[in-house]
Amino acid sequence: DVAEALERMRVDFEQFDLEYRSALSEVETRLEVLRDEYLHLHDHNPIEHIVTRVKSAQSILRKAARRGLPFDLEVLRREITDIAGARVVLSFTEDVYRVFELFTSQPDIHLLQVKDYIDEPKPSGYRSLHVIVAVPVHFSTGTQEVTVEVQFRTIAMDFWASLEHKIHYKFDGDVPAEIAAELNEAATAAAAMDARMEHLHRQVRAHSAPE
Ligand code: 0O2
Repeated sequence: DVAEALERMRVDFEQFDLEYRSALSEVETRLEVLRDEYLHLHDHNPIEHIVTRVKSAQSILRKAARRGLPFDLEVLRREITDIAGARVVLSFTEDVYRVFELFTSQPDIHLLQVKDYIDEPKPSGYRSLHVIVAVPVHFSTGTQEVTVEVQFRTIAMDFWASLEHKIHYKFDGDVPAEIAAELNEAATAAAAMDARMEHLHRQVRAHSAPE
């Protein structure tokens, strides 16, 4: 069971934590470099903020148990792709795709999966661009490819997702139909807001462009 495995695998999970934290530092640094360079070249900061987290050993094991996976380190590494998670919040939808392209086209980043919930929102109304990558991390023992999930979203998408997450939690996943419907409408309004802000941003750029 989970409690017994937690005790038995404590040292393994310390190693896990080190690997995944290092991979997240790597990802964060690369995104910060892109942000700084973009600001320097185009006078626009596309990234509002980045948050990262490593899933706790308990959450990893619970997720594995839910999926019927054996508590084996190699299986967990392979099957649980969101042990390391980075959330990148950007100003505009066009920035989401631009930063995604720049980041995933780096030659040593291996793109494993893309789920575009902006193009095709989830039934809840959730929108974000989800990407799973393998990032090389150089340890004294050699180079390791570590899997990281990166979620790219705008401020409006992030605002919606954080509120929806709280509501979901409050109702223990069983959100009343009228609240779910209103949340869905709010997601549509957030998408309209994104389109409008991007339009405004383009107009401002056109004004300030040199003759
Ligand atoms: P937390 O607390 O954010 O870590 P799986 O990852 O296997 O559960 P799937 O479908 O493979 O499921 O992954 P998906 O849907 O691509 O990504 C799951 C993550 O996206 C979630 O992580 C959330 O962070 C986010 N997400 C997906 N759908 C919704 C939604 O409807 N509302 C909100 N607020 N967030 C969503 P976790 O592990 O569920 O939670």
